[in-house]
Amino acid sequence: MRVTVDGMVVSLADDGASLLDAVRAAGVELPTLCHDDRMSPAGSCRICLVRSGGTVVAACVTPAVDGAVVEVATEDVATLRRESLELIVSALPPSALDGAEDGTTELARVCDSLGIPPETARGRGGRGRDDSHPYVHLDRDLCIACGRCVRMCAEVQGTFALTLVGRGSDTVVAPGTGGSWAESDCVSCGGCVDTCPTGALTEPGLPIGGAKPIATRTRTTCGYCGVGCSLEVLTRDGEVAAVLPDRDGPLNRGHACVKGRFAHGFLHSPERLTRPLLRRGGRLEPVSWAEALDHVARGLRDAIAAGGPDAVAAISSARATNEENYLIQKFMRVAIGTNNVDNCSRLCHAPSAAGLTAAFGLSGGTDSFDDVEKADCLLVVGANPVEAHPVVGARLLQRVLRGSRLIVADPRSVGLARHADVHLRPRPGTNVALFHGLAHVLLTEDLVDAEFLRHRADGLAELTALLADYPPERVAAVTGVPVGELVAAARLYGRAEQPAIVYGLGVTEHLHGTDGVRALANLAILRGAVGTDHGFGVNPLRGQNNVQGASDMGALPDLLPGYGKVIDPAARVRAETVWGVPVPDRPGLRIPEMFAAAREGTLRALWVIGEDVCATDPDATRVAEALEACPLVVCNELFLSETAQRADVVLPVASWLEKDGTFVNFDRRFQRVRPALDPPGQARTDFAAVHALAAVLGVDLGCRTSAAALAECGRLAPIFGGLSHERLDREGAIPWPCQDPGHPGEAKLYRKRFATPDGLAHLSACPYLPPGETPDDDYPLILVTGRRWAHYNSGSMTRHTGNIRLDPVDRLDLHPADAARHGLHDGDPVTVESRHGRAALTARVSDETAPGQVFCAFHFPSSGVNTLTSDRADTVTSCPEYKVTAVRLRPLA
Ligand SMILES: Nc1nc2c(c(=O)[nH]1)N[C@H]1C(S)=C(S)[C@@H](COP(=O)(O)OP(=O)(O)OC[C@H]3O[C@@H](n4cnc5c(=O)[nH]c(N)nc54)[C@H](O)[C@@H]3O)O[C@H]1N2
Ligand SMILES: Nc1nc2c(c(=O)[nH]1)N[C@H]1C(S)=C(S)[C@@H](COP(=O)(O)OP(=O)(O)OC[C@H]3O[C@@H](n4cnc5c(=O)[nH]c(N)nc54)[C@H](O)[C@@H]3O)O[C@H]1N2
Ligand code: SF4
Ligand code: FES
Ligand SMILES: [Mo]
Repeated sequence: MRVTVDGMVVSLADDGASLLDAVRAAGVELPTLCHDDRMSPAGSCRICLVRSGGTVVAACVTPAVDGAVVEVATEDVATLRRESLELIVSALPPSALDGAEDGTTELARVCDSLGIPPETARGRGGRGRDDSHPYVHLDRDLCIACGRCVRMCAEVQGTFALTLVGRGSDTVVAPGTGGSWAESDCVSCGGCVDTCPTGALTEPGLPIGGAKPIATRTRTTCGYCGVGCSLEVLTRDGEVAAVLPDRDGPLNRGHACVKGRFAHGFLHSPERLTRPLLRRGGRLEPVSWAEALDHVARGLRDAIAAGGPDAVAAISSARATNEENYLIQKFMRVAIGTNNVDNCSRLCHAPSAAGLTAAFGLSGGTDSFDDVEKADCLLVVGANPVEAHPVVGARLLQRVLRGSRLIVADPRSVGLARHADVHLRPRPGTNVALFHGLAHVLLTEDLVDAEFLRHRADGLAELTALLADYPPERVAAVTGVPVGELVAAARLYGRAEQPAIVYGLGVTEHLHGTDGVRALANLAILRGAVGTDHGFGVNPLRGQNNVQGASDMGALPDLLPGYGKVIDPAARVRAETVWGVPVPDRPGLRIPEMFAAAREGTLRALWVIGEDVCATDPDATRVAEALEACPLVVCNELFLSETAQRADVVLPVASWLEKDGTFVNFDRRFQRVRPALDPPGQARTDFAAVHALAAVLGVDLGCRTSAAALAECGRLAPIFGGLSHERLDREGAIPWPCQDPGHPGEAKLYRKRFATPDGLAHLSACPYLPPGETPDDDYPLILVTGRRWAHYNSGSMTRHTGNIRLDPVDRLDLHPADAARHGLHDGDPVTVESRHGRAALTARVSDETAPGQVFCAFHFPSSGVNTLTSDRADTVTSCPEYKVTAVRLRPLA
């Protein structure tokens, strides 16, 4: 299509381009105010008026047609634009056009470009402010009712929390629920603040007008969840003034969530650790680094003298960088001589690593999220991305609002479930039966890809035989999912042209989590929807910012960097060649085995780096016993966590905003992490702490810088061979596998063959087996544990930020019927008891959970949620059964 703009001819694609697009393509200047490219146009401000076909129209809402002739610069339309703007500005109070360097608003800039002088603003104001919310403040007098915030909240974030109220020039944004902003449905993504052109919506760190200039802007990657949002950190006087989402961020595209964007107050919390601590006479006392490290070195030597290298173990941190994880596992293998190193992948997606490797060959998700998002049918299983991966949740919802079908499989009615075509609500712990039921329907209704199954997959005969036992009626009896819904879901997934599977901990954190992953993978294989152009595979929403990377770097007892097995002589030789020492050939202890060994007395030194095992590992009472029994417990921490409180030595360390390196996000992308601040007091990075301890032990680990650590890792792990800090600085995010520096990385895997030994995808014929705990007369309810949007895991960071005002207590969700039976009301204190422990929570009556099921998070260690959970764990990987615990309730007397 060709359009003429002020005499210039431009060609445009025929895909719904507007006249504004044409004007921009011609490079002609045209101001806008109510427009934001990320959202549908509103056409309400009339600043973008142009003449086309003889009439004056708003360019942003007028479709471009072939042959259109557009006048922009003509004097009379320019005057109309000025008058529209004058009308808007004249209603605003004089302060509206103030502006300091960083506070300059889009409105001030547009006024400047159209020559509207500040005096034009002469409204009376007096409509008041809403400062009830910790992060989003509203000055009603500055609102021009352009509706950008409302559209941002609906179309980009998907929360629909805002609306416009009032009439004419009194129209103003307000929470849709009425009441104050703090009481609204707002989830504090900050999108409304970003898009507001006038400064009516602001955040505390970035006041409009008179603010001190920002000193530094640092581009980095969020250190909370595995989405891996790209962020720009603005600092002033050694403090974070604001964190803004990066418009060019490959995952977030200018969006973020309450954690990455606002939860940085922990940095300067008075409770932040700034000095090493050493236990003396039962109390932790501040000491120098030298003294702390000497004590640790002595303890390690004693442990090795008494029990050999395998008497020492380390839990590495999925919160730390790749380079730190690489160095930690190298320390254990080279300086100590043991494979006893593990990371919190054990607690969440170890079953994904095992299941996906068995099915397809590699341990990561099969596809790039960008492609997943093109799907015409999304199957979201046991994941609550709206709360746990909010930017992914928002992008999935955008896809659904644009027409993709959605199947949600989750016992709870949360987040995306409200927008689902079919919401399957299996009883917790019955996934394998559910997935087999879906597979049964795919087979019997011939919704499978026979060609793919013949040439690229293996195991169909065994699976077909097994599935005979899983007709929908039997599956309905096991899972509680009605036959009609099961069949409807199978048909949606089976008939879609581009189906995608996205899943979370509701699949993995079970007694048979690995079977769950494999049974789920069966569906994609049956459909030929993995490694082909007919779908977007099977994609785990990995949890921690760098849990994928911690495992990639070999912080695992059985695997070396890049997933070479410690039992494979060839893989050991590759590492030994680079490290210059022999690598032990026996797999080390997994996290639960470490605790068991400590209780038995065979583990004599444990280094816990960035995991609050006493709060977040299951059956926490027994974990505390293990630490108690272990002669030396060292803990690298930001705060005096439950674990740090029980340690013999606590080393104060830097957080993600204070260090350099890389993280790998949930879809296998390496991204750079850069320090925006110095660590407080004597805190050091985990990287520096590991080097310092190695030095005291007389071992030189090499790789002095984090760039050198990644380079060294690439030399022994071929799948990372093409990665370097320098390249990431130049190119941004790069997915693994990436074998050489000229290769862009493989965002989508298995196009030609699967990475299994025979090159085929492997179907799994694992039977359904019941969960480890089932309700009985003593413990009649099933407790499911998981996440809430405002807090992060142990809560050590988010509880030390303004987020505590958004979510101040640990609540137990229970169905109104169960609440009535127990005489409980919303807000009542309630004691939850299991066979293993007891927790104190606050009741939240809600129909999000089914009758007989209750739900809580674990963000407040003081409530004791993980004393409830059992030590039952996935039979293949030891991932805890966090999702199923039999409990009973007692109202607090
Ligand atoms: N706000 C916030 N975000 C986070 C975190 C946080 O603590 N807070 N933690 C991060 C981490 S470490 C992780 S691993 C991710 C986790 O992210 P998710 O996996 O999305 O988190 P969960 O809430 O633990 O569990 C997901 C869902 O599984 C469902 N479920 C439970 N049992 C079953 C079952 O038997 N079958 C099915 N189909 N579903 C079931 C639960 O109802 C729950 O809604 O989130 C990350 N992001
Ligand atoms: N009941 C129940 N329990 C669960 C789960 C569940 O669903 N239900 N989910 C499990 C899952 S999936 C996970 S991943 C775990 C998470 O459990 P944890 O890993 O224990 O949780 P986090 O709070 O993320 O981080 C642990 C600690 O690391 C510190 N930290 C942060 N950054 C750094 C750093 O750069 N270096 C160092 N050294 N320390 C740092 C924090 O202060 C915090 O105390 O919880 C598990 N526990
Ligand atoms: S979605 Fe995840 S990565 Fe993005 S800002 Fe939130 S916590 Fe950070
Ligand atoms: S930008 Fe087009 S009408 Fe507001
Ligand atoms: Mo996790």
